[in-house]
Amino acid sequence: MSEIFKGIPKVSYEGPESKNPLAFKYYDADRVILGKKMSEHLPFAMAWWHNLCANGTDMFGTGTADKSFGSALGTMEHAHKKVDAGFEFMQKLGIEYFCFHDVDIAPEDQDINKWQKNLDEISDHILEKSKETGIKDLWGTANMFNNPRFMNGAGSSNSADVFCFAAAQVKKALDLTVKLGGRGYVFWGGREGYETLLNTDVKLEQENIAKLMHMAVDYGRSIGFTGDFYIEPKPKEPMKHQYDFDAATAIGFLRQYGLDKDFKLNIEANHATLAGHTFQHDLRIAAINGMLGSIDANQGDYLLGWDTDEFPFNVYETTLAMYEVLKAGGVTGGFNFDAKNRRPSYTMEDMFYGYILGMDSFALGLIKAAEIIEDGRIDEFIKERYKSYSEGIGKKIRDGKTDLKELAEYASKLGTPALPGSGRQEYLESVFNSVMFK
Ligand code: XLS
Ligand code: NI
Ligand code: NI
Repeated sequence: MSEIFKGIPKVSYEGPESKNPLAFKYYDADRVILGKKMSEHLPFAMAWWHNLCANGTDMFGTGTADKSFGSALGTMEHAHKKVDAGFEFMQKLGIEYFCFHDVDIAPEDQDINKWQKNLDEISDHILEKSKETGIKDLWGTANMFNNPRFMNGAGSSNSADVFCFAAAQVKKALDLTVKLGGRGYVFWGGREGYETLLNTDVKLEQENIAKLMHMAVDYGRSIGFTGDFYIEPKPKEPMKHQYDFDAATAIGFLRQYGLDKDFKLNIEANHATLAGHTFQHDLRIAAINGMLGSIDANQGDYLLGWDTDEFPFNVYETTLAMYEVLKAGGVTGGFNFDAKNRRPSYTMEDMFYGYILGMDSFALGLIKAAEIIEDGRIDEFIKERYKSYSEGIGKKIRDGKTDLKELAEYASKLGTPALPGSGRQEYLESVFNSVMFK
């Protein structure tokens, strides 16, 4: 098979001093951080859709990047070429996983049966490459937002026929995920929401989404899928309001409908910020609820109100993210670069530069987060800040061994309580900086 990314060598670690654009400056797969190799801390994945399909088309203009890989777009030949391109790309970068939607790997046909045959053919090819290279699926999903039939959602559609199409797609995407050894299966509720409440039965829609998810769990388990299902929260876009608004909302939904044993969350940085949170916030909320499953690694633009899906560059953000991940004991999924090059970065080299930037930003985030933990001042401060709960009346509150009456008596004896102690935010921020730039 002939090389597709000609002139691009295998990308290796050369260290921060290197000026070679096609080398890692921080990602050193075998370097051990807090007892684990970087590659184990950071199971990176390539997003089939952005990397092999998206060509820079936006609302105002057609594509700028040529992703034909030498064949006619939208053909099966092209779909096969994308498999070859994808595996060459991942091998050159040392990436061990990929993520896909059904529509990314094989061209959609109006006839669902024909489409499913196409999916079988292409997934055979992917499987063959996977066996040859050891590169595996991180998670699979069904695209239930692109086709016009999903204009009102999939599980949340007003049409039962559309619900059945969604079910057929989920079933097939689960088959493919199992076939390709996927660790997870994602539900991103792309159009599971509404444009106006004037035409929407929210209760029915949410119940139906839960039914679709339950059916997916039952079917998945019946065909041997042992991985996690994930909800990927996002507050809006494409819909005005999406039901899986943020981590907290999605967790509430999963518990409400008894899905919390089989589901975790796939937290995307840019979705958290769209919801008015930091990336760190949604990671923390997922983690403390035992639901931190996987990560869609990207970055938004704070000046723009949409999902810009940029490659992560902000090392403060990746450090805070990796601090959460380390504290949570890691992720069971991985780090999927749900990210795309900017439209004017249209060459094949740019595809590599995007991933090198993303992998280096997370590697540096990991290094710095580990240093913050080893430094200990921040963790120690937090421990100290809550120490009133480790003894006396505080301990009784924590242990559930008191009541309002006793606490009221305690308060009345105190008279005027002391202030709770300075939050020391500025001090902690300067500690953070001193570790970042030491
Ligand atoms: C879009 C989502 C999407 C999911 C997979 O905003 O991030 O790409 O990750 O359907
Ligand atoms: Ni997104
Ligand atoms: Ni995503």
